Amino acid sequence: MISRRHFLIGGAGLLLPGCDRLDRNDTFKEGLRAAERLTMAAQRLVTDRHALAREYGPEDISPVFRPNGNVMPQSPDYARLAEGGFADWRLRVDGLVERSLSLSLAQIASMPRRTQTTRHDCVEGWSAIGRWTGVPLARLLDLAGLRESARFIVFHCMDRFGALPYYESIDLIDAFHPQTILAFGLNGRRLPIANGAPLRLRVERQLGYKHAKYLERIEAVASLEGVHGGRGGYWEDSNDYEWYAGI
Ligand SMILES: Nc1nc2c(c(=O)[nH]1)N[C@H]1C(S)=C(S)[C@@H](COP(=O)(O)O)O[C@H]1N2
Ligand SMILES: [Mo]
Repeated sequence: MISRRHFLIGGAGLLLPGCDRLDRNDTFKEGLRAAERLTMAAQRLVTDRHALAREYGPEDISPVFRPNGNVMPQSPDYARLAEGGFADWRLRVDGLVERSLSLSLAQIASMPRRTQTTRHDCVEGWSAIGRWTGVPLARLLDLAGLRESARFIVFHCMDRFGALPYYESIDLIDAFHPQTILAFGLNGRRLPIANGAPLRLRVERQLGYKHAKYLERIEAVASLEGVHGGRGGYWEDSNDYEWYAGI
C-alpha cells in the first residue's frame, strides 16, 4: 500500500523501510509484465486485425483537416442535395441482406454514435488528426441483417473520376471493427463537403483511399468480381493500389 504521505514526502519516501517491500513487489510485477508481454505478442499474431487504432487527445487535432481527392461531386444531383442541407439524401443498404434499408441523415444521426480522434494517413505522404463522429457500421449491418453468403461490404460514392465512379470495399473483419464508422461529423461540426458530406467511411486500420467519401449506397456482396473493375476499389482498378491497405 502506498500512503498519501509517501507521495507528499516525495523522493525521501523511497528510503522508508516499508518501501523495501514495495521494491521487491515491483520486481515481481516486472516479471509478470514480461510474461504478459510475451502472451500479448503471441496473441497479436492471431488477432492483429481486431486491434484498435491509436486514439488521440483534443490537443492533437490538426488545425486544418486537409481535403484530398475529389472535394465535391460534380453532379447537379449532388449540388441540389447539398443546397437542401442533405435533407433529401438517403443511404441505401442492400445486396446480401435480409432487409434493404433507406436511411435519412436524421435517422442515422439519431442512432447510437461513436466519436474517435484518429490519424488519417494518405499514400501521397501526408497525415492529419481529426475527431470523427458517426454510427458504427456494425450497427447498420445488424439492422439490415447480413446473409450467410455476404463476404465484403462495398461503398458506392456520389463522385467520379472521369467516367469511373469512386467506390471502395472492405471485408467483414474491418466492417465489424469497433472503430469502423460512417461519419457525419468532423471536429464537432457537420462533416464539410470537402471531407465527404453528408456521410463518409472511417476504417481506421487502413490507408486514406479506403475511407470512401460521399456515400450513397452500401452493398453486401459475396465476391468483388462483379463490382466495377473487380478489384474492390477505384484506385485498385485504375492504378493497381493494394486492396488491403493496412496500417
Ligand atoms: N468518394 C471519394 N472518397 C475518397 C476520395 C475521393 O476522391 N472520393 N479520396 C480518398 C483519399 S486518397 C483520401 S486520402 C481521403 C481524403 O479524405 P479527406 O478529403 O477528408 O482528406 O479520402 C478518400 N476517399
Ligand atoms: Mo489518399
